[in-house]
Amino acid sequence: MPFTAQDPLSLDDSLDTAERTIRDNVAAFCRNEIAPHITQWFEHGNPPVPELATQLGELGVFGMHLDGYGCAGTNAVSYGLACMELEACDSGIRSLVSVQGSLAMYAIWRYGSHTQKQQWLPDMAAGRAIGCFGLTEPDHGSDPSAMTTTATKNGDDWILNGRKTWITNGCAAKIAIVWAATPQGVQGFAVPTDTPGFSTHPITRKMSLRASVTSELVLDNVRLPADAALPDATGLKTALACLNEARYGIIWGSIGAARSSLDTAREYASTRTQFDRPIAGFQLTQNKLVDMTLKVHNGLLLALHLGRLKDNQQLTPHQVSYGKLNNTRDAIDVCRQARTILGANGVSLDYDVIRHANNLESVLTYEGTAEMHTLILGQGLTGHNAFRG
Ligand code: TGC
Ligand code: FAD
Repeated sequence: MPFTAQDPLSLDDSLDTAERTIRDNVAAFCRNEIAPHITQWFEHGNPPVPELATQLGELGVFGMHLDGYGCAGTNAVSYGLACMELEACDSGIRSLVSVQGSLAMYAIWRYGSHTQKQQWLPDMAAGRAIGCFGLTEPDHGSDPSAMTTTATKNGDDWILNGRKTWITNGCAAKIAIVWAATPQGVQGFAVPTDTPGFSTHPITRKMSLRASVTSELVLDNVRLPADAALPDATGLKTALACLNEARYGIIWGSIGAARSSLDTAREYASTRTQFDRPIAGFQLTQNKLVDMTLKVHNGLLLALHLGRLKDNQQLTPHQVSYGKLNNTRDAIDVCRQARTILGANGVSLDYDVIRHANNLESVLTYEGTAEMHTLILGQGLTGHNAFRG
């Protein structure tokens, strides 16, 4: 096999035909439907989320790794490949899909009643209903165990009060998965967003993930029937288990953003001439390109390995942290290095690298910050919990 810049480790050979087909279909969708508009959506901070959701639903990527209720039921590797192609276009598009499928749909699919699944999952898989996932609060991000959003019983009903912030898809959502503290512990609820007392506010002035809707959720005496509680979403552990699903998608997605930036930088280096030669001919540029290539393809190898473990039901939360920490950290390094190869053009939205680099600032932080995943792995390695004093 020839050595190629696109696939130096010949990883393509490790994919089966179905996996390659899904990857190529998602890549083609991104090329045709997203790429022509993404820079504008990012620049103006106005992605057309409902229309995008319909298209992504038709593509079949919402909850694609779940079975039944209108979901595609693919394997985990295929889902990862889809995340990679979506994020090669923009992290905001992958976020829309992650939050819909891995957080909101997964919570209902894993912890909901049959009635809740029938009510929500087919519409969510088709993109007719958008979901969000409210865990983070203004004063409680890395430590959700301290959440102050409450759910109290009033007769058979539940009354929810509190605020959630930095919630992806919030203003566009028809259904919000909200985590609240009850006297018995944390509980997950499926909250229709037209319930009186529930409101959303857009978070503007973001310099990252601008092609994604991010919102505050306000719950002001939101009265819900007893069956709004997800029956098996009891305890913080169940919320954290949802995070494993979305973190898994990020392991792949971040490599997509890095790969796209690497491709841009390699192409730019081969055509940009300084001192009478292409800058790709300078040793310092080659050093950067090689370093970036190692990070992208080692990251892809890691994602594929973790994906195969997931498909064998063997993937552990510590391994998810390993992948999320390694690949987001390496991906942001790759995008920053790519930016330097483009010189001044690297800071312009005429190229994708600054958009990817800025997006990855969010990806490094959400779904557990790099520090949190370091501490999770530190605890796994040493047995000592360094989170709490
Ligand atoms: P701790 O005592 O460690 O754990 C409580 C219970 O949960 C279990 N557990 C897990 N179970 C499954 N998966 C995981 N990843 C788990 N992590 C912990 C644990 O075994 C225990 O079980 P049990 O049986 O003993 O009760 O809990 P802690 O309160 O000390 O917290 C641990 C810590 C810090 C790791 C956790 O709070 C954490 O992960 N914090 C980070 C918060 C976070 O990631 N938030 C993300 C919000 S959602 C989001 O960002 C979406 S962005 C998406 C997008 O746009 O793409
Ligand atoms: P903090 O927890 O206040 O942390 C601040 C800094 O302190 C970080 O560097 C952190 O690593 C560090 N730190 C905290 N504790 C420790 C410790 N024990 N030891 C060492 N360092 C520590 N949340 C949702 O629930 N749903 C969503 O859909 C969602 N979407 C998001 C979209 C975007 C664009 C962004 C940026 C965030 C989103 N989030 C979402 C929120 C995200 O999960 C939180 O921002 C993240 O968990 C960190 O919480 P925080 O911002 O409150 O930071």
